[in-house]
Amino acid sequence: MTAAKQKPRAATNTDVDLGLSLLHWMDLSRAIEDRLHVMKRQGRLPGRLVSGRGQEAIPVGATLALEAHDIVCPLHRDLGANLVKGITPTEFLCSYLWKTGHPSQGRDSDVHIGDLRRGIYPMISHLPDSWPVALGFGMASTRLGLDRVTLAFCGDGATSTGAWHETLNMSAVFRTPNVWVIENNKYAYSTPLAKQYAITSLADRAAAYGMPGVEVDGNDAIAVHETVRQAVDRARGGGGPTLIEAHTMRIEGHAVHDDASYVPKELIAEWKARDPIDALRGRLLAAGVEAERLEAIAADNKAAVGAAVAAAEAAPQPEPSGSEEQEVYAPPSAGDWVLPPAKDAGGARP
Ligand SMILES: Cc1ncc(C[n+]2csc(CCOP(=O)(O)OP(=O)(O)O)c2C)c(N)n1
Ligand SMILES: [Mg+2]
Repeated sequence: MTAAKQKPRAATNTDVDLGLSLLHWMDLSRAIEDRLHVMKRQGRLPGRLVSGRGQEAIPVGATLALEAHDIVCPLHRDLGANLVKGITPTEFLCSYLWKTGHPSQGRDSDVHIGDLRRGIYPMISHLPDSWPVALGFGMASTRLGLDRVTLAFCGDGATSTGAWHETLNMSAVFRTPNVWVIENNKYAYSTPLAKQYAITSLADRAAAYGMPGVEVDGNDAIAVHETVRQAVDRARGGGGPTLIEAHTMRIEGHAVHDDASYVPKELIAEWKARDPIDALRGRLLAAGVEAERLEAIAADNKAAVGAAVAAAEAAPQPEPSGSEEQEVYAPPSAGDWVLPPAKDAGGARP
């Protein structure tokens, strides 16, 4: 079975509000990561720096299709998903600077950020081990009648692991309310797709499990959003999971330490010309939105990032004492902080 392909279509008036919202979050994500790159070069950033530059349409477009009580499981290129779900620029900067002022209070760092109360399951480093957890959220939602959809992301490389296949099989068997999104950015560290799998479309794998598989242009934020929204509606309506393969490109190295010399320069140039933020701006201008409105979004975001950097640099480092009791183990009243309340379940929690 060949995976369905999302057909591009012209923007409508109703797309304009959505487009502006998508642009706001994608631009904010990029503004933060651009600033982090500068800080890294200035020696003001400890640790590593991984970015999702050029892939912003996927985490932002997908997460905007969720409701407040739904859950997202972002990975290392999905800053935009965290932002849409409520992580502030200051919290993110505090994470990168190992400061208090974000959910793990300086005891974890960089992209390892999230907050269950806001419906964000923090990244697990071992890829794709957040997928079995996302499956568990899905199973809990069905069993407890919570009307909660869980959206999880992974890269192309993660699809070669056993946990990935086992997760999708169980998800289909139990018709869990999950949306599974692959960010196919053509490389897993230095490994190109041809050395990762022998099929042409990862979405084709969905047929093997018995769920729909959909391919979408991952640099088209509106197409990503529509595709994920359909999958979310289907999951919420009891129709089961969907596997979505969003095509994009990692236009930088794996992280700042990697010059990506193993990636053909033409491939990077081709995808840089398809930048998702530039594409969305062009689409909004063509739909009649004034350039000043778009410039204001960028200016506001830049100012917000500047304020976040100042706040994070001024924030204290964590106190070493009491860390085990306070931040490593769940408090006895874990039910008070785990997950946002279910929408129509009278506050019932899994
Ligand atoms: C099980 C496991 N093996 C290796 C790693 C180290 N690692 C971190 S990111 C990465 C590349 C993953 O590639 P992909 O899934 O395509 O995601 P991308 O980085 O391209 O977004 C690797 C190998 C890991 N985190 N987990
Ligand atoms: Mg990859």
